[in-house]
Parts: sequence; structure tokens; C-alpha cells
Amino acid sequence: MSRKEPESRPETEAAAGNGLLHRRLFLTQGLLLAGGAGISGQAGAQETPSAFPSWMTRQGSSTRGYGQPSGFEEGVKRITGQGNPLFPGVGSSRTPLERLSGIITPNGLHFERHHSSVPDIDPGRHRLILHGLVRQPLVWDLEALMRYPMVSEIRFIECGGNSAGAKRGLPQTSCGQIHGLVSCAEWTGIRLSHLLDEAGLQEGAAWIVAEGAEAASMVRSIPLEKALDDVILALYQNGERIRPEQGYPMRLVVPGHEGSVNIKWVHRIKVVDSPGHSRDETGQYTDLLPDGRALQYSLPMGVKSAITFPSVGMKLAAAGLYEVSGLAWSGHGAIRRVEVTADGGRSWADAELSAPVLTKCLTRFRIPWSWTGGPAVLASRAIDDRGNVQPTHEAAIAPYAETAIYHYNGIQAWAVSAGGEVANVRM
Ligand SMILES: Nc1nc2c(c(=O)[nH]1)N[C@H]1C(S)=C(S)[C@@H](COP(=O)(O)O)O[C@H]1N2
Ligand SMILES: [Mo]
Repeated sequence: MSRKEPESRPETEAAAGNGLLHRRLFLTQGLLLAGGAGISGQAGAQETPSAFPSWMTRQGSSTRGYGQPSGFEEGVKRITGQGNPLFPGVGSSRTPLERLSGIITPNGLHFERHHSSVPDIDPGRHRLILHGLVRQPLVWDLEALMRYPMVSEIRFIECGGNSAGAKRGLPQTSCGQIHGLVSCAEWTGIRLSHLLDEAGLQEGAAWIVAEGAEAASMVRSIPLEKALDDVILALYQNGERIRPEQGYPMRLVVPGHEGSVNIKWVHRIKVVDSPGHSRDETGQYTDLLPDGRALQYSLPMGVKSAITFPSVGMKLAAAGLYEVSGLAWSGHGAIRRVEVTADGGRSWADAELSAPVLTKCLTRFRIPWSWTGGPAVLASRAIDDRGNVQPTHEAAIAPYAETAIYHYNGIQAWAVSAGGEVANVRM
């Protein structure tokens, strides 16, 4: 009997340098590879249980009114900042991107950004007012809004200030700490165009200004064209009513546009002929240029990606086969392609995009990698369906003043040392 040889050797199936492999190796020759490339070494470390574990011999717990993750997952938490005692309630928390998989952010881990604090809104007393350049100003309570036709769409929200740390330096924290001001949820609600149509737009209408109902009322302007396109007045987040932190009982979801225009706790929308130049869009979220001028209303977030596994702070246990995985997104449309390098950008291979691949939505990418145990520099480069390519760090910072912090989407590289430690590096 002759043993069947693998159709091609792992070496000849390389997709790019330093161990990046074609995914079909996983699918058709996965076991052969595993046998030869080290996963078995890891699996071998597990002992065969010699006795029944306690959970097989004792009664467990019963049903719960509202479920919680396993106690063993206690470490999977939002990354919260220090806070400032002078501004209680103000601040942000980040999604631990490297502890999650797929594209949906669980509601309890959706990042937060509060400019004053989280109001405790009684939904029975909350009202939404639509006025300004409309034929008929309107006001709704929640009960009235619930009777409108709704849509459900999976969209990311990314703060304009996300990744600012990576723009300025090389934080050795965690992927979520650096890039976790982005999250993704299924938002259900009413198309804003529907409500604007009902009020009837007047001549000259060109922008809307939206205001939140918290104590310091965040205010932001949105071009009418966008408001009539895909903006949602969202009432549900991943199937349940929006969490207080995300804008209970209603928020705007402005797909692909910087987080701050996604007004939470929205209670007033005014149709106007020019942007409002509010405190929240003049003091912040502008892009300072080298000549001292600043760009305003840079609303769509650029095409971007980051490898979440492996990523900074992790340690690879042994040489062998791994699945490199990460997230890509674009405020301009859908992700068309993600390229991955393991040799610091000398060669690139296309990663597999895991379905669903949706517009203005996080997209999960994956590619097998055979780590030799030597140094490697991993990075990803995303391309969207409008042809936008994620820029290098140098290209991303070039147009702006040195102190500019918003809208950074440069390529993120992670170095794997011979010992398996993963660090944040420039490529
Ligand atoms: N009313 C109100 N809306 C708001 C904010 C706020 O402080 N108040 N923060 C904005 C900013 S800067 C961002 S990035 C997003 C964050 O949304 P999230 O907290 O649901 O992640 O909400 C935006 N909408
Ligand atoms: Mo933000």
C-alpha cells in the first residue's frame, strides 16, 4: 500500500513570504498540515481527563431573567479610561477588539463616548421634535414612532478620534486600547428620510442639526443629502432596545460617518440651510493643516483595518500554524479586499473575507500563517469598493499638521519576536 502524498507541499502553497498560506490548505490539507506544523504540539499539552470534572457530577444553575457571560470570561471588559473628577460622566471606553471574533459587538462591550454623561431618560416622557425649514413641524413620542416601518442594518460606528494614539506614537497596550473606539451592531429603526418626507422640506433646506437630550446637549450638523440617504433613527441595538450608553431610547445612526454625528438621546432635529458650527464641531473633530487652517466636516471615515490576532501584548506559544484574523471597514462603502503581509510589507497575500461583507460594516478577514518561530512583521491593508486603499502611516499623516489627531487610518503593523512576543511597530 502506498501512502498518498499531499498534492503539494506547504512550501509550494505559500501565498506570500514568511509563512502566509493559501486558505485551501486549511480546507483540504488541514490535518496533514496540523500534523506537520505544530498544532498537535499544543493539543498534546492537554491531558486526557482522568476523572469527571465537577460540572459533570453536580447540579448546575437554572434559568436567568437576563443572561450574563460565563464567569470565566470576566476579563473580557470594555477598556475604561481614568476619568476626570472635574468632569464626572465625561469620557470614553473602548471595545476589547482582540477578545472578540466575528463582526458584531455585544451590547455590553460597545465602545462609549460621552461628552457630558449618560442621561437616565424616561421613554414615556421623551419627545422627538423636527422643525426648521419644513412645511409642518412635527413631534413624536415613542409610541407614535413604534408604528412606523423599520429597517435593520449592521453598521459600524467609529469615533473620529479612534487610533489617535497610533498616529502619535507606538503604544504597547492592546489592539482594543489603541483601535477600540469602533464597534458594530445591528441597528433597527426608522429611516430618517421617512420622517423628513412627512414634515416636508422647504426651499433652501441643505443640512440638519441634531441635538441630544443630555444635560450638555451635544449638537452636530449632517448634510441633508446624507440625512435623506441612509441615516436611521435607531430604537434597537442587536435586537434589544438601545442601551443607555448608546442613546436610549433613540439615536441617529449615520452609517460610515464619524461617531460624533451619530447623536445619542436625540430629541431635536432642525432643518437648516447651512451647517450649525456648534461647539462640538468647531472645538473638536476638525483636521488641522500644516498652514494653520483646519478642515471641517470630514465626515466619512477612511478605509482601515487591523489584525486582532495575533496583536500587541500577546505571546505565541510555539512555532506552527495559526489563523491570522482581523477587522476591516470603510465609511465609503464595503470592503473589497484585505491584503496581509508577514514580512513587513515585502510581499502581500489576499486574506479571505468572511461573510457577510456589508457596506459601512466591520468585515472579518482571515488567512492561515505558518510561523517559523523567527521574527515576523504582520500587517493588513484594506481596500474598499470605491477603490480607496488604506494608506501607510507616512501617507496618512502627510496632509495634516503634526498635532492633528482625528481620522487616522494608517496601516497597523505588529512585530512577532523570535520568542513569540507581539509588539506595536512601524512598517
Ligand atoms: N448626545 C450625544 N451624542 C453623542 C455623543 C455625546 O456625547 N452626546 N458622543 C458622540 C461621539 S463623539 C461618538 S464617537 C459616538 C459614540 O457612540 P457610542 O457611545 O454609542 O459608542 O456618539 C456620539 N453621539
Ligand atoms: Mo467621537
